[in-house]
Amino acid sequence: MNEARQILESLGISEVNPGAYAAGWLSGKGGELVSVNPTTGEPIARVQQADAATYEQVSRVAQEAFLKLRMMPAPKRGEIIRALGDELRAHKEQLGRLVSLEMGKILSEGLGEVQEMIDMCDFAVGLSRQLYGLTMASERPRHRMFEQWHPLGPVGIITAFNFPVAVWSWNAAIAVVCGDPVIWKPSSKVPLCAIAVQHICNRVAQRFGVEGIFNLVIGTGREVGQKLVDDPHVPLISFTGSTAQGRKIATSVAGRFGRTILELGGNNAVIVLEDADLDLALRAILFAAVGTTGQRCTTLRRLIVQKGVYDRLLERLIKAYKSLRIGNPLEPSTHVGPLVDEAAVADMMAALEKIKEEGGEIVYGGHRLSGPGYFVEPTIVKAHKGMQIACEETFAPILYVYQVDTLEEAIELNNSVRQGLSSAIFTNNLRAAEKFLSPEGSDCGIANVNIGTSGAEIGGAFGGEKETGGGREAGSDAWKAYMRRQTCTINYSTELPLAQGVRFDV
Ligand code: UN1
Repeated sequence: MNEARQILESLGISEVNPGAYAAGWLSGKGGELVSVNPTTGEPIARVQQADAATYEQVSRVAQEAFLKLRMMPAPKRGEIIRALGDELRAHKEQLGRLVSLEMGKILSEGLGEVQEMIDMCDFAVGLSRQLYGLTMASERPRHRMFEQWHPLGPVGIITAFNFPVAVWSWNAAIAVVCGDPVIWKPSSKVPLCAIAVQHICNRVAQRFGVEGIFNLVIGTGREVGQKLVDDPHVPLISFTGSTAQGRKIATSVAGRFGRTILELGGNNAVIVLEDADLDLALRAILFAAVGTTGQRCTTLRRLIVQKGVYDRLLERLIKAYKSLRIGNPLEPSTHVGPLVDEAAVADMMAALEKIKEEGGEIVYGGHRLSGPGYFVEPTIVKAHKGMQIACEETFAPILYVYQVDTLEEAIELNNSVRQGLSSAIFTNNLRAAEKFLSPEGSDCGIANVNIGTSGAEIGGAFGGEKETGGGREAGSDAWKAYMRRQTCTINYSTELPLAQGVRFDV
């Protein structure tokens, strides 16, 4: 029996056939999907996909569930998410292994991803008692003015392969405490992770008598993805994926006046100044650049180094890359697992060709590893500012290193790309750090000091500017996107004064 099947059975899942879940497995005629283990290139499961008709059924179930969920007091909705968090805690090990097996990230990161879901549930439970609205001073006597937040409706969650479960939880945990059922369309590269999570959700929903608040549709973008994006009963689509795809989705959803939360491409930079703690910087750079085999949207892609430490840092970095262990992600000693599939390897190889054409110098790596699976060498490139390929997000472990003279030049380079997700500076100079964080500093949604670009905590709002899409998810007040704001004015006088002093006497 293969390991995927063993894990699924330990979670009480005996079959993975139906492609959609909405208060009971639905069959679908959307064709078969093969899940492949990126470490071996071998299939590990076959999943029946949903089709357009199945999607319609799921949408109806979600709409009905909304009528019930919206009237459940928010702290009671929090209890559902508390129970979900407890289940995830109990199954952390199996789920973490499944993420690692199907997606290819190392086990420690697979477990970390499940921890991120658990943290998200804890956060959402607290939030369920804190969906605060403001009270405003009315300009009219004996009038009370305030705002309240109401549930919005079913939320469509379209997730990427690189975080097969955590990004769903950022959305789902918040949506449910806000009173919104969810319809999840996971990446077709990682259907088993979604099925495993959905089964856990089913058990929880059943226990609380709220079947239909967690829904799953596995299928191609053209078939079920487009249906979800165009569904007038889904007022919010939260999409994580490429900028090209996000642009299309944003346009479609805007056409029907729906809302979107977009988490699109990043092209994140770290600045290292001459006064930085180089030991600290080196460790942070290494994890941010090669962690998850360069397949995080927060992955460090551009390293901007002040000239006095450039040679020293580059030399140490190459030495560190040489000591990386590349291999089976489930082996505890492995640092770097495979890329997700053959297409990802091809994209990296195409980028390497472009790099050479554009005059970049590959100083470490640059090859695919022979043998089964989708393994590549993490690669370091001496880059120059004219390189177009470095302005694109290649979802692979390629690190472009630039040399600069000043902090100002470094900030300009940091901000010179079309994406604006994450950024960081390494310095012990208070003025430099504060300038980087100021309005004339980094233009990204995330800006760190003496910490790498990836591995954000869930307590903050996550997201980025420019072509990253502008969405915010997870912590802080990101919940407001999942609710509708209502401004209310109550007149408890016997007069009817008009605002702005307008007179209308008859
Ligand atoms: C993503 O790559 O889509 O900050 C999300 C991080 C993780 C989330 C990444 N907490 O790297």
